[in-house]
Amino acid sequence: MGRNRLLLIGFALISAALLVGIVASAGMAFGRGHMGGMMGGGTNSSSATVTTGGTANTVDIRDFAFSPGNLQVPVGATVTFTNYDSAPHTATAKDGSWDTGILNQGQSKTITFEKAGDYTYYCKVHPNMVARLRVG
Ligand SMILES: [Cu+2]
Repeated sequence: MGRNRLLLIGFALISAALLVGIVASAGMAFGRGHMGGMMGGGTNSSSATVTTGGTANTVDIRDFAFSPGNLQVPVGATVTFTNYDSAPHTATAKDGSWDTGILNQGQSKTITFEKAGDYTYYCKVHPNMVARLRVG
């Protein structure tokens, strides 16, 4: 009886140690994936199929990507950029002609495009996030 009890305690201790090991390695794997998204994340969607927009357009920023990533709108159109990620993002023209500034989660910025142009834009926080906007 005493010997069985000792075996049972030993087994319980080994099980607990194994469980801690599994949880710790799972936590590390999750941490690495999360940091990967934070540091090097971002999708270049500037070569996506063209989306033809109207006078009022929306671009969603989600999962470190702009959507639609390749948008064409008429002169005078508005584009509202909204960030749905918990990470902050910007939509910033590569030529510096326009910039939403930092958008935190749930924030939007509407920009009116009065002149024809072909813009590559990106996120200042995550420069691998790249998209294209053609006006005209
Ligand atoms: Cu970003």
